Amino acid sequence: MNTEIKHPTSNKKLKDWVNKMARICKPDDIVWIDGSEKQKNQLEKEALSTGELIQLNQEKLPGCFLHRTAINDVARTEHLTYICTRKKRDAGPNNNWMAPATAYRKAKAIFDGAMRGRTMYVIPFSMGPVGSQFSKIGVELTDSRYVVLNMLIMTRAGEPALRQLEKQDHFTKCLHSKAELDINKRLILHFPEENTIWSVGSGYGGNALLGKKCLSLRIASFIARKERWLAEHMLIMGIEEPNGHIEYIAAAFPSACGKTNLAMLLPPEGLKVKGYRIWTVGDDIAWMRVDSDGTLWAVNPEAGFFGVAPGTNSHANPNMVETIKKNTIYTNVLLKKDGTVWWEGADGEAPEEGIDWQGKPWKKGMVDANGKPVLAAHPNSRFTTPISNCPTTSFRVEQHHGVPISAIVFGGRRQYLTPLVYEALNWQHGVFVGATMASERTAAQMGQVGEVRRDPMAMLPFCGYNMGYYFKHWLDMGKRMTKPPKIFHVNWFKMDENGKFLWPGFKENLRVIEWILDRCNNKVDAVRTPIGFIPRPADMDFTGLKLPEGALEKLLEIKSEDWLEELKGVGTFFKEFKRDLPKELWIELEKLSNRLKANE
Ligand code: GTP
Ligand code: SPV
Ligand code: MN
Repeated sequence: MNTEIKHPTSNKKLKDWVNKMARICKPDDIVWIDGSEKQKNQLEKEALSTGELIQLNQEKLPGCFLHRTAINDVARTEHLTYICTRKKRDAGPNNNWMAPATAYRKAKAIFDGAMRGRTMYVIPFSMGPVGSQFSKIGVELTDSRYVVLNMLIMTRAGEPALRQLEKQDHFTKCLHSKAELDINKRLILHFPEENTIWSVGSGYGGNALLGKKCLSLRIASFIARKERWLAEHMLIMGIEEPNGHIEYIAAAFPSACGKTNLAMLLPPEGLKVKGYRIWTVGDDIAWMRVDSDGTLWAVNPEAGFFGVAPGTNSHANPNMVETIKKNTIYTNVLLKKDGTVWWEGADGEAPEEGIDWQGKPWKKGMVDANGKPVLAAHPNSRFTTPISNCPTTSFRVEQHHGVPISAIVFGGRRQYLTPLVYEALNWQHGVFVGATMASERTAAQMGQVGEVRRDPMAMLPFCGYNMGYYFKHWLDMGKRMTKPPKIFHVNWFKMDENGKFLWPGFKENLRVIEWILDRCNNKVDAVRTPIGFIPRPADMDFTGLKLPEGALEKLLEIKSEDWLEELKGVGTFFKEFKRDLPKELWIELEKLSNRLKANE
């Protein structure tokens, strides 16, 4: 390696760290990412020549590329993801834990010489607008051009972040190597006490784009507790009311449960005539602080979307269809003959043939040896696209203070049990509602799809410390606000006995959001049930929507015996935290149980 390389920074800590990591990884060369168009084009050219990227039809999809990951590297690998705090207790029962020394030793063995024959790219990046008090600077070292090109979309990477590092010493140290892309030599390690991330053996988004889940959620949540703010797996959206006033909400749904779709929905006809408009601030991550006005303010630390492709079409998400027409990197989707792309649930008919996500010839209606359809795109195939492409992007995405939050909405994917929407009784009960969330697993992480698992605040895979402390932190945050947001829970996924969704979802979800905002503004009353407040049907606007007979009753139904059964699982979950679970949550559990029994 060229050890004489001159680093374009006077930040000694940064230079020393880059040199030290280079000694471990042994790249042939080191290249600093400046964020320029010229450098990006150069990287794209190289990626095309190595096959990391495939150029798409530049007339129909200008600036767009296709990437295929390794076949066993298509989703986050939670079982290989660790929180490496000095004390095991600080990682909590919600995380895999490894002692820092062991973790460094194991990973070092894989990183050792992993970049031989490759270039190490140094990516300085800012999560959040550069220079905002909200923002955090990270530097990712990687041997993957795909990672660099994605980071250029997902973060504010290059010169401005590097200049910020002339003013501030500290940054999150992010080391990544795809190494051999071998699942047996893959580790995603977080050292929150040292503001460090080491990820090796994967090229998949959530494992490799270290600004995203690793920094902006796992490391940030750890820092946020100390600095008294919140780093959450939430979308942020603005709802412009007919009078031009915009109210903002933040919503936490588990992976592949509808955040992206909700964040940019187009109002259904029936409500459009009322003058509603939606403004997208973020689709995945929210950093939220209590401001001097006693309310909660949120920013989206990201600069792009890393969205789920399957199911993206002009009905479900017309704004995203528009967004991904240019400057987008598609990962693991079908390549059509005309150099465009397709996935299950895309617009139009399935093409007759193409090259599937694994790079194999594909034909419409193809089945495997067991008679199962061969998928054109992987169920967790994704696109990376700049937020500025989106027609509904909020004018406030670059504002350092972000937006004030009126409501926090939790949600999960549940066939049964949870109603379409309910409102928590108060902040403490709302924290309980978030803490007891559960959802059916999706393809966004490896594991059994469909299995119900507890996923508090949609943060189970992303909380960088003991969730017992996290719940306490949430309770404390409520006390620090004079006007805390109201807390709600939604479920777009309730089904009838035939396995059909009871609620049409997507743009129709605005009807639920409208009720939520009416509640925040004390415009409507509600029905008090043991689990919280539910809408009086007359308070929801169903103009232009005809629900099947009896569907609304089923959507809002609350069966005490089913909830009491659910609470058994909640109790088991709470017990895992032993003395670290705040007593307030046990109190809420008991109170809910009593209300349900009184209702039986
Ligand atoms: P991550 O990026 O993984 O954090 O996920 P996300 O929460 O942003 O997920 P996204 O919005 O991409 O949701 C993807 C899946 O949810 C797709 O299968 C959609 O079809 C489905 N989905 C989204 N909204 C609705 C809805 O209102 N009703 C129904 N039935 N499905 C929905
Ligand atoms: C998720 O799985 O919640 C995502 C995609 O948003 S990833 O960045 O891979 O985590
Ligand atoms: Mn996510």
